Amino acid sequence: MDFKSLCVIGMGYIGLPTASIFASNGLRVTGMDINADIIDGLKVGKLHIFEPGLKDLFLSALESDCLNVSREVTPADAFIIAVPTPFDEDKRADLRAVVAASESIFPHLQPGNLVILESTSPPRTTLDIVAPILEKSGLTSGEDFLLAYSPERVLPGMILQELVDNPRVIGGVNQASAKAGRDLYRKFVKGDIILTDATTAEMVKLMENTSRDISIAIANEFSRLAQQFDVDIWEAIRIANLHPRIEILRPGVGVGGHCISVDPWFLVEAAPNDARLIQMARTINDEQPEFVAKLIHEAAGVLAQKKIAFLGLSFKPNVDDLRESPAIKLAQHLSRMGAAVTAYEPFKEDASFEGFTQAASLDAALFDADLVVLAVAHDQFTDLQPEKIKSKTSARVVFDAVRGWDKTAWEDEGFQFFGLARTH
Ligand code: SAJ
Repeated sequence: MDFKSLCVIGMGYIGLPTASIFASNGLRVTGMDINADIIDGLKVGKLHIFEPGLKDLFLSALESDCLNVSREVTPADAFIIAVPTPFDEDKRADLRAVVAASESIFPHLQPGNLVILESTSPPRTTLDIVAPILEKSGLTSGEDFLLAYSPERVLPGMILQELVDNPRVIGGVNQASAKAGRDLYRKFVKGDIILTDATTAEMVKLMENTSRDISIAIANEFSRLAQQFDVDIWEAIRIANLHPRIEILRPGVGVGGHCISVDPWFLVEAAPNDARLIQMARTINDEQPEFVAKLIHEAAGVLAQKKIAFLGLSFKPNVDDLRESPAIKLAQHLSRMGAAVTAYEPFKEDASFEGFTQAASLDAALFDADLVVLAVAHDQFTDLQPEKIKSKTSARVVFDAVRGWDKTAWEDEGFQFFGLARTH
């Protein structure tokens, strides 16, 4: 099938790059979002998110007139739903945005259209939730219009490259739908395109992120054991990973982001009795900020009244995304333990949080600190030289939670150096 026009619903971390890349590959694209601030900003070339290369791609698509942004869904040959699927307080999938997006499409649906759900969703969402809403149009999915699930699988920080190069999974409600999805994504995808059914594709996506969550949980658990036995976890992992069939991931302050810390709960919700390992891994990763806070407390002595320069708040290095960030939870734990935390997040200098303050610059955070905590290994933090920092802060104790710094270099400058399961 040949698709000439596309409407992408949701202008977030996935929808915005997806709309931009389709537009730069010849489709007429409408990028739709219900948030007026986002759309007003985009119209004047102001992006609300940071992703390497995205601004240039978006601006050239906008200037070429292939892309426009709107608060309304517009009729198109194909529709992509790329809205958030968060969880609620009980860790149950909140599908309200998927429902609302489907409701906004059905009045525009025409015979022959293709609808793709990209949002990470519990198994059977495409069949049991999206299809019935779209069929309110009077059209039947798989017959009158085509419907598929195609999970986004791109890594924040590398989205534009991975959108093109990663294998793309397309699960149709029938084969014709999957094939139509392949025709659409072939406009820019260079990786393999694998066709399957909708529920398998939903499950694949959840399995990928759950599997990574479990791998990080074992790394975090190993860090706690290593701490007990006075073993340097980083050295132990390096050696273990020399084994040809072992690849232990990195321990840290926990698991955040809108994906890995959320998606495994969709499986737990769907089948609690059969998802025990998944639930345990989630718990271990969720407890990691508190574990690291206790280590900092042990290293620094009493935290009450101590001024902490806290470096990094995003959920992982070199991104601006603060959703579910374990670094924020760590900062809040430290502040509950009595410390006066001043955080600096170079990718999001204007955010504000309960329990601690955010400095406008690195120098302001460091200035009169007693202790420096490295919570996120942004390049601009790991590049910092201890001799330079020494002149900017009164602190002479550092805690490196993410193995971003060289212990000896800091000790040579007279700092007391601590870290997560770190002996050298
Ligand atoms: N983390 C560790 N140790 C590690 C790796 C990661 O503690 O060794 C932490 C990170 O700091 C972060 C969290 O885990 O807090 C998740 O980071 P990530 O880089 O593993 O993954 P995300 O959330 O940025 O992107 C994931 C990817 N999924 C997989 O790699 C299986 C990506 O491909 C998905 O598209 C994305 O989730 C998504 O949108 O679902």
